[in-house]
Order: sequence, then structure tokens, then C-alpha cells
Amino acid sequence: MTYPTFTKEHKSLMAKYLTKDIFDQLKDKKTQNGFTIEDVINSGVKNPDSGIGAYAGDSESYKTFALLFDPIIEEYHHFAQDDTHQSDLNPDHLNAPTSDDLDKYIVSTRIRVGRNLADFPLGPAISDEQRDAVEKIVSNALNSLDGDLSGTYYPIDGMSKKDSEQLIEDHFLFKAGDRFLETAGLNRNWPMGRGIYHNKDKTFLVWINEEDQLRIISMQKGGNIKEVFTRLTTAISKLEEKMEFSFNKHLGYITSCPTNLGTAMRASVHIKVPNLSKNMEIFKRITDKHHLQIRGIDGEHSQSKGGIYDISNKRRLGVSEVQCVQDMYDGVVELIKAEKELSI
Ligand code: ADP
Ligand code: DAR
Repeated sequence: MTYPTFTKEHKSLMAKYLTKDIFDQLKDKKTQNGFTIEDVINSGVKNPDSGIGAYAGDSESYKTFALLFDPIIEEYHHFAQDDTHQSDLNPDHLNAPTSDDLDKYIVSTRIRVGRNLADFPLGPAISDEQRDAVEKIVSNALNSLDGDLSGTYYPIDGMSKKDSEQLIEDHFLFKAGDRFLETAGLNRNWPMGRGIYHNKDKTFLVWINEEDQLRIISMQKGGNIKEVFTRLTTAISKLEEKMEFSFNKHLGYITSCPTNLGTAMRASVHIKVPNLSKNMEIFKRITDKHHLQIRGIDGEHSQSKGGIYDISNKRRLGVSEVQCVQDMYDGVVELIKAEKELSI
């Protein structure tokens, strides 16, 4: 195993912190699942434009390769090695009243968390048999849900053209991961063991074995952020009755990418702000103040369309789930106020 050749194009946190000395201290280590430092950094070495450039193969990776993961986590999340993560999934603690303006400017609201099963490796190190076992455990649990969470599971392998086209049209169907996920080992044996569950109203979805083993998603048209959060927290607690998620008091919920550690939550709105889009300095000042990220409307690394942007919390670790949603809500209220002022 030799120290990778980094070019000036390699801008990721992994390239920044993986010195030759750190590499030499890590190069002979491997986790119980056989995950090595080469496996951790492959995505970032092969994709110089990575922002992070490192993935964990199992919960143990964060300890075995702490010399690399700790500085990455500290810089990205502003979270020190002796900090502890506090979870709060109680929607009563969220101050997010509805309003006509929220429904007028917000096209749709989506709040998701990533989860991985405690007794399995993460996606980058999981075997094909283990991934199929995860699909069976999670889909069986989902098929037992009742009330407004009850629905249907659609394995991607063998999915009918009609179902596939409908799910793509609804923005529900995930495809094989991008080049970052591919080189992290997350597309192995695609599409076996992958699938999508959604309820009758298509307001509750679960992606199985995408970047994480579960992406638990609550979403609906309009701006009733508290209703979306409440549905999500109800679903999470029902699923936690049926399976144990990988969690520790330092890093919170364990995920394959370090950016999702802690709450593993992204609370987003698709918001129409055509005037703000012409005043990006004001736009970014408000999103920075509320620790928010601006994305395009077709997922990560996509562009905005027609003055519609995906606005979501940036903080995930060292803050609670309620705080993630509060960050987004408070920022969106201020963005709408600025949009209205610019439209006069
Ligand atoms: P993640 O899955 O990590 O939250 P992505 O940015 O890849 O992030 O989004 C996944 C999918 O969810 C994309 O198809 C995106 O268009 C859709 N999406 C994200 N936020 C919203 C939203 N508020 N309303 C509707 N669709 C959304
Ligand atoms: N593209 C990878 C991952 C960044 C965070 N996004 C995730 N996890 N989907 C990078 O290192 O930039």
C-alpha cells in the first residue's frame, strides 16, 4: 500500500489531513470487516473534486482510522473529539407555526434521516449477502406499518417499467450512485438489495441500501414544516421498535459519509425566490447566518431551475434534530421576508 499521489486539484478534507506520516501509521490497520485506509480514501483519491473524500466501511472505521476521520469531522462539523451528541426528536420542541407566506413561497418540504443497522457493516464494506439481509429485515418491518404509514415496497431489481417511470416522475426513485458513491464501493451488485417503500399518499418514503441502509423520508407539497417533521419522528420511533440503529454518544447515528453523522438529518424546502436569486449576496448572508446550504432542485450537485432552490440545514452533528429543523425554518422565514422586500 503506497501513499497516494495528490495533485493540486485534490481539494478534499481527506487530502488536507492525510499526511504521509498519518498514512504510514494507518496503512497496516484494517477493521473486523477487512476495511483498510485505501478503502476509506479511494473515492477522494479518484475524484479530486471531492469535498470530504472519505467514507467509513463500518462503525469501527471511525475508531480505527480516527487519525484521519477526527480532523475531518472537527473541521466539517466544528465538533471536537471529546464532544457528545444530543438527539431530540420531539416535535413539540419545534417552534414552526404555519403561515400563508410559507405555503405561497415553499413548493415542497422534505425531511430525511440516514440510518444503518447496528449489526451490519456500512454500505462500503457490506457483502452482497449482508445487503440482501438488510433489505429483507427493513422491508419486512416497513410492510408491518399501519395507519397512514402503511404502503408498498418496490425492489429496484425487477421493477416494472410503469412503476419505474412513475417513481422517477415523482422524484422518488434513486438511481445507482454517482462517481463519488461508485468509488466508495456503494454501487456494488447494483440493483440487488435496493428498493423504495412509500405510503399511499406518497408522503412517507424509505430508500433501502442507497448511500445508507435506510433513508427515512417525510415529504409533502407546501410549507407545513412541523407536520412533515412530526410524521418523520413518528415513523422513526415505529421503526426503532423493530430494529436497532448504529449509534454512539460521541458521533450520534453512524453513517457511511462523515457529513451525515449525528442526526443524519437534512431538512429541506424547495422555495421560489426569483428576486433573491438575482441578489445572491443577500441570499448567502441569510443562509450563512442560519447555517443553511443552497442546492439545486434535482439533488446534490444539481442546479436551481426557475428561481427555485433547495434550502436545507448544514449542521448535522453536535446539534439536535429539532435544532436542524429550527435552523431551516428560521432561515426560510427570513428568506421569504427578504424576497418580499425585493419584490416591492
Ligand atoms: P439527500 O437524499 O441527501 O437528502 P439529495 O439532494 O440527493 O439529498 O436529494 C434527493 C432527492 O430528493 C432529489 O431527487 C431531490 O430533488 C429531492 N428533494 C430534496 N429536497 C426536496 C424537497 N424539499 N422537495 C422535493 N424534493 C426534494
Ligand atoms: N461527494 C462526496 C460526499 C459529500 C457529501 N455528500 C454526500 N454524502 N452525499 C465528497 O466527498 O464531496
